[in-house]
Amino acid sequence: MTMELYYNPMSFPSRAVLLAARALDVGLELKKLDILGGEHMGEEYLKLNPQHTVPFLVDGDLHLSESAAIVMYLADSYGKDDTLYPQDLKKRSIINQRLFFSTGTLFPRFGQTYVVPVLFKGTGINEDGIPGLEDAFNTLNDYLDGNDWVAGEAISIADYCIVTTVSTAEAIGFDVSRYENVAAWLARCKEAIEEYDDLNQNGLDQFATYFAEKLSQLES
Ligand SMILES: N[C@@H](CCC(=O)N[C@@H](CS)C(=O)NCC(=O)O)C(=O)O
Repeated sequence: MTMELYYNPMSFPSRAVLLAARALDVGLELKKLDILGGEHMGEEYLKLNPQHTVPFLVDGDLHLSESAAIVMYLADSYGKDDTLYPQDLKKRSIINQRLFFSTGTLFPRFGQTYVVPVLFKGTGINEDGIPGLEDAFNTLNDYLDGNDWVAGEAISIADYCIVTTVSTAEAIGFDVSRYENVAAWLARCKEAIEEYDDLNQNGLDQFATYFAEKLSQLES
């Protein structure tokens, strides 16, 4: 039975799952949810996913929200081998830490500084959030010091999750070039990740256009 993924291309955690699923060669039936039109708050979707977020995976009787949990599950259940999410506990724990850093620190700091205030509160960029976001980028820069990938020498599911937030931040004008290792890694990801343009760039371009429109409305 084909798995279903509820997603929206503008959503960076959704794009993380798309990139990881491609790398794992996992087939997903994509169900696009109109978040801006409020489809995620409809009765039908709330019954399925009380968290009302995308991405959301349905694999038979398994219903899973949270992008990191989804990519961990896909890698463990459907990966042809364990290269993207090793069974070795030390390697795996570093990947888990990077995933928790992504969902617990990087994503919320970016969201609370740019996405929520500009797109949902209509209050403009939250300048008070910028130091925290810069701190998260400095941390990521340190992780990448001497490493090609966020969890070490090999690409892992953590790279697919983190790259969608970092590339979206870059696309809306956050200056990623200040973080030398992050900038080099981002270029590496664009080269190495399969179908990067289709699965990440297109959605983030849509997001960036929408963000710029909202910002200019707020500033006019
Ligand atoms: N930590 C969650 C975040 C998911 C999330 O916030 N998705 C946004 C789109 S980027 C969403 O669905 N927002 C609608 C809502 O929260 O009601 C993940 O990694 O999946």
